[in-house]
Amino acid sequence: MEGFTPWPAEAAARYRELGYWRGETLGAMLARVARQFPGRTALICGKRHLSYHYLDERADRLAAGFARLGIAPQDRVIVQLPNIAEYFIACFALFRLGAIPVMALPAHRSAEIGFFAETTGATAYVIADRHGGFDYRTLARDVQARSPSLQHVIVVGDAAEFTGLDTLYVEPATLANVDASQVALMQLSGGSTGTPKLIPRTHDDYLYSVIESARICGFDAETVYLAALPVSHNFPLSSPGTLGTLCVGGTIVLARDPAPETAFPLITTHQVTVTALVPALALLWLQAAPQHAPLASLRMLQVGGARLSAEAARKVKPLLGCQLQQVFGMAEGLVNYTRNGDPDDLVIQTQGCPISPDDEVRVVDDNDADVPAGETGHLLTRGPYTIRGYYKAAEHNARAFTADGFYRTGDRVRLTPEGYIVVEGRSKDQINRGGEKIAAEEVENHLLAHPQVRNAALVAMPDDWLGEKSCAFIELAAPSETPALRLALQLKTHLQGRGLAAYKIPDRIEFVDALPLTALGKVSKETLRRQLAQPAHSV
Ligand code: J2J
Repeated sequence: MEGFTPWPAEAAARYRELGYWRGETLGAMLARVARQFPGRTALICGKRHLSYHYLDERADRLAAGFARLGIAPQDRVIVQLPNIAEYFIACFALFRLGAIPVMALPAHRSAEIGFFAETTGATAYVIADRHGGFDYRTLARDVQARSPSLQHVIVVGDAAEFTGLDTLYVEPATLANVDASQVALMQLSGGSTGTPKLIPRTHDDYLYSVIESARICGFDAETVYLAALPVSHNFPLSSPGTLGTLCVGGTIVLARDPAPETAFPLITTHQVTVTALVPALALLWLQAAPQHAPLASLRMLQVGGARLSAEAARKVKPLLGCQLQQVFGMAEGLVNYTRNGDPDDLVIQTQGCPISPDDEVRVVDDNDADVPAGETGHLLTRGPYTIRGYYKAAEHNARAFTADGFYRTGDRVRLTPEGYIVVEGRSKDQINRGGEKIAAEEVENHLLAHPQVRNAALVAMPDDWLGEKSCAFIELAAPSETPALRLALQLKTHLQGRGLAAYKIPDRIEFVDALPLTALGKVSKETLRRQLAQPAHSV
């Protein structure tokens, strides 16, 4: 596929030889498990219980319907659905067809979806009619008007003028074989650049990470996994997440939202054994636990996506009654887990070790030279499920990867004597807002588009709950009579108007006469972060 960077032939041959890449597609995986466990429950979505046989058959019927509509192998299809059964039916239908779902988040709006459509040339867009008080059909109209490639909008629920997903279940058809070495899906990068980056993952590499994750985490047919985070995110999708549950014949319980009031009753009712959260939500659950009946069935809580404090990590077992597993992963590939049976110290103090014996991990200084053992440096990685390039981003790839194919994660880490990774910080220009990643430059570019803004810098500010929030420092083009509070509101409205996802709107806006500069004349974000730490600025 144009815009996809394959692994070098030698590495690919090795990963096949070692049995990592099995030549099985995600669609074939589901068919195999459905033959083995036809009657077991694959998915619980509200009152609906879907067996493996039913899910498999629905995926086949929808694949035929998608094909009849004109969606072809290799077509990109933006999928933006909440945690509902149709998410899986649609994705597996696309996998079987060899079409490529682009895993949008429910929070994305026209800026992000428009960009995905434009970059991928997507021919279709799958949405729910409404979710969380938002009408996705309005968004679809907006995006479709600007994206000539987008021929079909497919809606779960009331389709209005679009195509109802329900109308697309037809007799299963014979479809062309899908090659497992091809791109299966596109994940989204948290990114640090002006535009989001798309991450092409092949069937071979993704399924390897999913199957190994399921094995490492002890998933089996008795596993009941609560999908509390948005399922399109790489963590709940693949680490081992929902796909890891499906590959062993377990049961997925879909939560519409991750709040304790929603999730706790689901855990009790469906005897959930494992779930995954970002630290901000884990804190919320820890706070709610004492007021709630014990979650007796829950054996393991996975926490990842952002740094979990040791203090919070220590509370998981006493307050939630289950084992903690730390997960440090990235949609680009590399995923690390603390292991079952690891001493408490490792589970509380570290972010685990890689999935694969062939995950190559290097910790380097600013010149790409390895730092002495145990010291902190930049994490570089390459391996059987870490991409060699973002989609259609040649220029950026030259910076984001080393010449020999290591991905520059942008994370600053150190390795313990056991080879476990401790995340100490990051060098990428990104804000990690409770696990939701914000590329500073992307928001700054939108701010710069406002006529009154001369310069803008977005930096992280510490937050007790989310870990980090975002603060925008603004240098105005000319002195303004408008009170700062009103100007700040105008800028937020401006960003909303540009169709930016709500989590990217700055939590705080500060106006400055001039942004501080480094010796090289770049904005010194270091200085801005220090200013935020001073009491005078902590209003
Ligand atoms: C500190 N920072 C972390 C952790 C991710 C599993 C789990 C998470 C993701 C994910 C994922 C962290 N402690 N435990 O895809 O499969 C930060 C790092 C990392 C970035 C990746 C998975 N776990 N991070 O969070 O692509 O900065 O993936 O590089 O969204 O999140 O973000 P993302």
